[in-house]
Amino acid sequence: MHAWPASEVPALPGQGRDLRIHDTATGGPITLDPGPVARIYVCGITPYDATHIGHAATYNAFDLVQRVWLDTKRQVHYVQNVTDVDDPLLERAERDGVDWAALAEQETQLFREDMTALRMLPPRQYIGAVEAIPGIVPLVERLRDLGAAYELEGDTYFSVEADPHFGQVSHLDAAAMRLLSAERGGDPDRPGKKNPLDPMLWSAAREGEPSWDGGSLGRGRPGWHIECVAIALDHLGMGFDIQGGGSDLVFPHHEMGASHAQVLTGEFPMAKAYVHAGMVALHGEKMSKSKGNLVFVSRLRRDGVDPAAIRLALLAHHYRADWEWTDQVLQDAVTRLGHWRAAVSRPDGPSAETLVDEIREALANDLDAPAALTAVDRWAVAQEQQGGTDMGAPGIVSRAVDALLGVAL
Ligand code: 5CA
Ligand code: ZN
Repeated sequence: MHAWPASEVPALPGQGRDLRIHDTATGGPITLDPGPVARIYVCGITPYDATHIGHAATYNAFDLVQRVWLDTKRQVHYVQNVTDVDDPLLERAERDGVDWAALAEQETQLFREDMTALRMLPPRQYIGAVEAIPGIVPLVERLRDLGAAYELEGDTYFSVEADPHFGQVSHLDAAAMRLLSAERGGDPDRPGKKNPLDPMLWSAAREGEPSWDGGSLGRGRPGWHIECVAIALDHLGMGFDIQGGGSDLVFPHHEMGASHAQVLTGEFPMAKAYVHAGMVALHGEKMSKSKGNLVFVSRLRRDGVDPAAIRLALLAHHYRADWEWTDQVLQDAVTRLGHWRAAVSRPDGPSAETLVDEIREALANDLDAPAALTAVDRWAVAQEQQGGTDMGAPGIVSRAVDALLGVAL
């Protein structure tokens, strides 16, 4: 699949900082030292509805990761998937009487447009589950040959007991895992499984559903976790720097994915850090396609909201916090954007040297975007109240806000 066009990232004076970030698996902050090419995999959308503010908030967090790394003069190898065949997509297509593949293509295209408008830097590889199938089948066969997968009525399951490190991403107990598994696409109550938590690797073809050649597995379609693992291992290999997504992916998705990869390769861990963004709510409940309590990025854009204001509304919340979208959140962002634009539109202003350092410091400290915004606010207030004589300052502020926060002033 093709991704979307990259907005330009202006170069900044001075030195970028190494990223310290909260790792779900160890439960604490770690300083990543990625080498010249940082490697990150971020779980992409299941394209059966438009991009909502919750998705945008999660992709905003990982866009900041990419920008912090670029600022340290590293290259970034960023891979993202599209879950373009899965139960919820097929169910929505069926409900609406549309072709599942056309629905996936249409919503993926809208996602690209939303990401472009929000100045999210694109992944280097943007890979659909369907196009990954030829790489998925041999991995499932290998798991079976290793004794880590078994067949149940034509379907193939992963045996969680095959991974001695199983549980080390989420650290949940078996009861909590079972509940979340039932809620998030698993089938813990299916009779005949070795362990109720075992996830599907390959699902046998069913009447009325799309299916592909699965070699010795028979016709069918891939499970969800092996999709991301196949794509990540193919493009990034083991031991990549960050596995990212929203906190609703900690279990089972990232736990199972790590186990698949660790059993396949015999190496541990799959990723150096497992990074999770908080959930955005609307009217007190997590924004979710299945519940339908959604604010779409494309709808806001159509209503004439400046994408830079949407981005500032996202940045006003720490990525790990759960937060609530309200009209006031957007209104505050519109006001802030107006102040910042007025402040950089003057030919001179207060020195911006410490400001660039402050933004860098804030982001390197577990992506503290709200602290970065406060630092820019301080400069804008100083500009408004005292002004300054530094001829380069407004230009530096615009470039820093663009390069590090993805906001075009
Ligand atoms: N295709 C899978 C990942 S492989 C998937 O979870 N797709 S999704 O469309 O449901 O979600 C895409 C991303 O947005 C995931 O990282 C998910 O954790 C995140 N996300 C979903 N809802 C919210 C929300 N309300 N707030 C914040 N992030 C969210
Ligand atoms: Zn994923």
